[in-house]
Amino acid sequence: MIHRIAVATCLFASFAEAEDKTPEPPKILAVAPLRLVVGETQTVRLRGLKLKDVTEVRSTPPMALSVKEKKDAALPNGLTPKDAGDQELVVEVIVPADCPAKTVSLEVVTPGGTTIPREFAIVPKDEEAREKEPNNGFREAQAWDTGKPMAGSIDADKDVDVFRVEGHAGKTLAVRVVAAAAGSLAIDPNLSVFDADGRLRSSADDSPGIGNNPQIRIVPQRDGPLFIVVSDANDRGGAWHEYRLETQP
Ligand SMILES: [Ca+2]
Ligand SMILES: [Ca+2]
Repeated sequence: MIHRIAVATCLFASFAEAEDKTPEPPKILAVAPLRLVVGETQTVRLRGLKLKDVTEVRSTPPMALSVKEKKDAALPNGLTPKDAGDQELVVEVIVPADCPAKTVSLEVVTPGGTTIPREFAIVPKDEEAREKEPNNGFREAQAWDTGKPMAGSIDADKDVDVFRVEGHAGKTLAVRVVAAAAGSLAIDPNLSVFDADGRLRSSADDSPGIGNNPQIRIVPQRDGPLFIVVSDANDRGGAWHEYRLETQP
């Protein structure tokens, strides 16, 4: 009996030892930017776990790409490696000018496995507007032509981004913020709309059914400017807190 227990213990020990040696699979937990522009050579940052073990980065469809840097990544305030990852890859990707694809997926291959592919939308140049700081209050609000999605970022802790749009009486304004679902660390984006008198008209953080992509739909009662405010509900910001503000049909 003792012998059997000893053998079992020994087997268990070697199993545990073998398990310890199995490399962990890599994970991509955040990316920047969230979308790639057609016809441009772009620097894409991938953030996550075990990424420094990279042997290859693959894309679907195949594109010219190269790993420029692999390094440890500092943790944003209040986040753990499990939430935010602790390693970063900097990858240069060339999206050809005649690229017919609307999306490209990147995956990181390591001896421990391959990440789940991370999909990026490919957008034509000039199809997206870019946030400009300072835009931290109503007086500094950045004009937004809602015909183009606005790419922005919660640049630092407590950053607030304010955009001014023209409201029209009786015409629905439907906007949403896409962040966490697209690979940003703005894990709890907050969206609010104020009228020209500075009154809060609507606010959302976790709209039901769409994860952390808050959305607001309002019908102004009169013509005039409306102020759309994007922030992080936990006041966290930094280099990985990108978002996209867009209108909905
Ligand atoms: Ca900002
Ligand atoms: Ca700002």
